[in-house]
Amino acid sequence: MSSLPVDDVQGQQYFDKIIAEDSRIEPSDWMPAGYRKTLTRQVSQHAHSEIIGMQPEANWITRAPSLKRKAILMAKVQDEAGHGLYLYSAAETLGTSRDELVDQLLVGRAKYSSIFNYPARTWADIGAIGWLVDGAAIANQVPLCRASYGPYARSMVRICKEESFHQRQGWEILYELSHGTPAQKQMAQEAINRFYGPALQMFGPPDADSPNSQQSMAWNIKRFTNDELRQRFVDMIVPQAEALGLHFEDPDLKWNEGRGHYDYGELDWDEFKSVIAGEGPCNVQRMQRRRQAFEEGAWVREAAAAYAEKCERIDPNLISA
Ligand code: FAQ
Repeated sequence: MSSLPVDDVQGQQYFDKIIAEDSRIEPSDWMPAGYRKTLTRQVSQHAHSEIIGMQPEANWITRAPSLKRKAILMAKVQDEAGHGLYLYSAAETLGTSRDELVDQLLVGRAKYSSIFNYPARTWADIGAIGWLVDGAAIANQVPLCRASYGPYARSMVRICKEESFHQRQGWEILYELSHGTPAQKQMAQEAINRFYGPALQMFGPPDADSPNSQQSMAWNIKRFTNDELRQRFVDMIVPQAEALGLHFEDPDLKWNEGRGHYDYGELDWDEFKSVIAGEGPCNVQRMQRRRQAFEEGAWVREAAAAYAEKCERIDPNLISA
């Protein structure tokens, strides 16, 4: 016999039915505590990644090689800020305030994607970030458009559309460089040498070391395992690299006729663990910059709160107008 209160029993039955039908759970629906917790973790970490992920590219806005490139890069970085906001809003519908989620990041209790702890050393790295990092983000996030939690799935639809533009602009930067002077082509090649492994690690640890995957798939949050998505991404980028006239420096990367996929070499999982543990090349710098930006933004939060309070006093309808 179940030990759950009657409401919880009914809630669980409704939840199980929605998941079995592959429909959507909405914020006001009953949901198991573990489902709420895992989504809050994943969606907020995703939000933090978008916000921290602005830094490597923002560092290049003043050094973009032309006005056009600068305008495009500014738009991209602003898009990432927008993604962070959609995702914080989606996470808040699960019951944790944005203040609390941001605090978890600032005190170092929440993770963000490993990839953003690597520096963008050259302009070609901006191309590699767009092509490989946004490309990996799309491969990971398109299936999340079908995630069982409504607000998360809906935010993913728009985010993926914008990521497609980001990926395309990165590819185009690399295309120009790889069809430019020998030095430019070499710069493009070196950029993808640096980003290949870390981009593949964005999909998370190998399936055997992924404690969350199985349950997240049973709940229709994740639709594919980390390794399945990583494989899909490798199969996608190899011909794209060929079209660029570039290659990946992975001696084990070759087409496997039997599997119908590219084989690829073992990734450096020790490095991945140390980056997640805070010991990557830029972890300290990224967090310092985020804390500084948060402190410098205090006046904006105060002004917004004062305005909201004023509207509430004058006319409560004004704030939603
Ligand atoms: N970095 O059991 P799993 C972007 C953690 S957005 C750091 O496999 P799960 C756009 C994981 O949290 C990029 N930590 O976990 C952009 C867990 O730790 P926890 C962000 C990682 O959740 C472009 C532990 O390892 N995208 O790039 C990483 O089932 C350019 C065990 O792992 C998303 O967040 C990692 N790479 O699967 C922005 C997508 N991988 O929390 C700016 C949504 C794993 O138990 C510029 N998230 N960990 O302490 C997901 O799809 C999943 O959360 C995964 C991980 C696939 C990332």
